[in-house]
Amino acid sequence: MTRGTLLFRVFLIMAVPVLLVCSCFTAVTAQGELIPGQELLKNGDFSSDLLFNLYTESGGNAALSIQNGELQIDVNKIGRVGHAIQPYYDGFRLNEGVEYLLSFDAHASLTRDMFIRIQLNGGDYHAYFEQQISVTEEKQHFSLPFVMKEATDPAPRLCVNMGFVDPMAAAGLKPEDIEPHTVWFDNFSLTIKDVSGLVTDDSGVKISPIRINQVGYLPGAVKTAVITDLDADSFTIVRSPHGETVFEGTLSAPVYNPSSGEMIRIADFSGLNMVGKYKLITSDGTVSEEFPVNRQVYDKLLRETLRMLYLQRCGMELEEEHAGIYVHPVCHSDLAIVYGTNQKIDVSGGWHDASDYGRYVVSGAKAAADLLLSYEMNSTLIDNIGIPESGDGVDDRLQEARYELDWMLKMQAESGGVYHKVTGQNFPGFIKPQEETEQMIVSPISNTATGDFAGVLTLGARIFTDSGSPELAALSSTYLAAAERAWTYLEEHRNDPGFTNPTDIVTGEYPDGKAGDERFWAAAELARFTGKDIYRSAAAEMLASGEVTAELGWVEMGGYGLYAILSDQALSKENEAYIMAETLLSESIQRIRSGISVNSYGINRMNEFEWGSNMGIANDGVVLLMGAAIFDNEALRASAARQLDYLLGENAAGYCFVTGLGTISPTYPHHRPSTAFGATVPGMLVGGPDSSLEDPYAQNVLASCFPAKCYADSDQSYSTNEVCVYWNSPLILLISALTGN
Ligand code: G3I
Ligand code: 9MR
Ligand code: ZN
Repeated sequence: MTRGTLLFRVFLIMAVPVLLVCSCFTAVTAQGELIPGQELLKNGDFSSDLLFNLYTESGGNAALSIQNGELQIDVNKIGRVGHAIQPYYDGFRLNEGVEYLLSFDAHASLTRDMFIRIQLNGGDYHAYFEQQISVTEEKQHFSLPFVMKEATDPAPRLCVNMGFVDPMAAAGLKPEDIEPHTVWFDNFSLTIKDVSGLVTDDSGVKISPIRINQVGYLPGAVKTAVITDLDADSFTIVRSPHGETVFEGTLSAPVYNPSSGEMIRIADFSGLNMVGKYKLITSDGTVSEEFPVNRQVYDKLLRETLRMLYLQRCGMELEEEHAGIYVHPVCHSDLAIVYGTNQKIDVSGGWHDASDYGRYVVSGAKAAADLLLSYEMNSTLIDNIGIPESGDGVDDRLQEARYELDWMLKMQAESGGVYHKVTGQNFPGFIKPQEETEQMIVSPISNTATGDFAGVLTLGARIFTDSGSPELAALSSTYLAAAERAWTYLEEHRNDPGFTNPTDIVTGEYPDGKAGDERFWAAAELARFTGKDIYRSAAAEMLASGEVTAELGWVEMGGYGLYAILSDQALSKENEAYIMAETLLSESIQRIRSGISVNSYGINRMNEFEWGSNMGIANDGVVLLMGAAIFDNEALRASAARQLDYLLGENAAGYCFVTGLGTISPTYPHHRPSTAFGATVPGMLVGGPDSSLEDPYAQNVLASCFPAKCYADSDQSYSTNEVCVYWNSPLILLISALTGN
């Protein structure tokens, strides 16, 4: 046979079946061509890498392996719900309107029901496609066509619910009636069947090539915009709404920014100090979002970011007057069980950490410390946040911090040590706070929690003493006594290992094997407030140990201790500890500034953006402001303000990273209350770019992103789009300090 004939025959063999099963045209999307017959799963025949994982909960216990070229699931305990055992596969896309064909083989050591699903991988995890199947000892081939009827999902999950499924209960069975058994799968395939119904949607967010602080600028501040990938070489600023030109400038020469993969020019319009609303227009006609310049420009931002903390309060009723639609009755108020014991204790109160309703001491201590320092760095009264304590003449930042500190007192054990956290065994579903009714468990004591507790309660004791509020001042001695007991415990347990989750608790870990920095912070605060030698010498010893850095948590807390020493008026500048602290702070400032100087976005990040990078950037701003105050250096204030500009829109993602503020801000944060109440809570700083892609959505949708752009506004992306009390708090501190004097 000639080559031509062979090719012709191959074409015929392939074309005929395809022509029979579909209307055979392809479709083009922004992500590439959709071709009927195209396989979307990798290694569905289990001949090489295992790309399936196993999720278990609610008592489910199983093991997943490849045996003889099949996927084998050994079910030891079936659990209490259908998804108690769930093998799953991520890493494909479903386009709206397209018909797919899902097929696989399955058999089991006994006959049983299960559900094959393709579902949303987050939120309410509802199924786009679900089919009940009965798997028997005899191998069966399943071939299941379906149409994706919902909006295109770039990162759905294929899974099998093979825990205790509803048909078992309907048949009168109980979980304990189901014996251990084995199920095998093979030849998983998901192919495109028919693209004729494809629905394309180009309504997605359009990011402007002009990156600007969308919330606005203070008169007198340094003001810049980052202009990306444009041919323009100059710009004008026009006043809204009539368009008169108020400023003209030349753009800087283009520079390549490796962390975002863009050619960047900078527009500097620091000379624009007149109050008003403006737009920036480049010489090629590109127009920016509107931005204001005025003295009150951050008032709303400060109010909303603070109110977010109130909305995270646990253990009290949130009433409509203050919470608006986010009302809820008292939540998480039942006694919690101390892990590994029968002891039940009251640990109600405090803030829900983030999207989850866990309450963690290390992260809460950081958040409360930032609020206390925000007052110390700018004590102009803020009493109009709209929380129950507003309007009483006492600063709302202090009263919000008090809510957390009072809870922390309950987290201290008899021994003086402090429990690490209180959470359920697992993260809850996307439900309202009061709907998480699982038994709360208090995790064991940790050195990091104990050190942070001593540090922040002493800081609270000191600041409350000078707050002008007799009610707060009265708490001071209780806080200090608790802090000193924690200190004593810490001294007796210096060699204890860092906290790790007990094997059956899978909520946030806040792992940190080094408690030297927490011990330093505690010593520095205690020394400053009490003046006692034991604390002074402990702080000096830690400074000399090399374990202290000027970071602001949650991992490294040394920066708080450095600030306590350096702002202590009672300490001579010749004091050895003072000099060591000064050196550490100024070295850290040098490092931040040298990073900033080589990144056109003005931040100390290049190829690596960590989970919660927005907190890290806000923290950098705070370190710079501490330096500005201590070294009396105005230039550091401008660099700190640049960190705020980044967070509010002058960044590579083009988002104002605070919900509900600016013109393009996160709409779908990973935040259970926002999802459960059906409306995004305003004033929440999201985590921001995480170049390590630490959730399945990010892994699918952001694969090969430039580090500074590894951000997705999706409620599934908990590693880039979650919110936390301790991410809002350094932002509150930054705004408070920048708007002072
Ligand atoms: O320490 C390394 C650093 O050396 C490295 O350069 C960098 C690279 O990205 O990673 C650093 O470690 C990261 C660590 O955070 C400290 O920044 C880890 O990769 C990263 O996985 C880890 O993420 C933490 C995440 O929990 C997972 O443990 C976040 O900081 C932390 O904010 C987050 O906290 C969760 C709670 O557990 C539960 N509640 C919600 C909260 C927010 O997502
Ligand atoms: O909602 C959880 C969030 O608060 C945590 O930061 C994150 C990482 O620990 O985990 C989230 O919970 C997810 C879990 O880790 C994996 N299954 C899906 C959960 C919700 O999307
Ligand atoms: Zn609660």
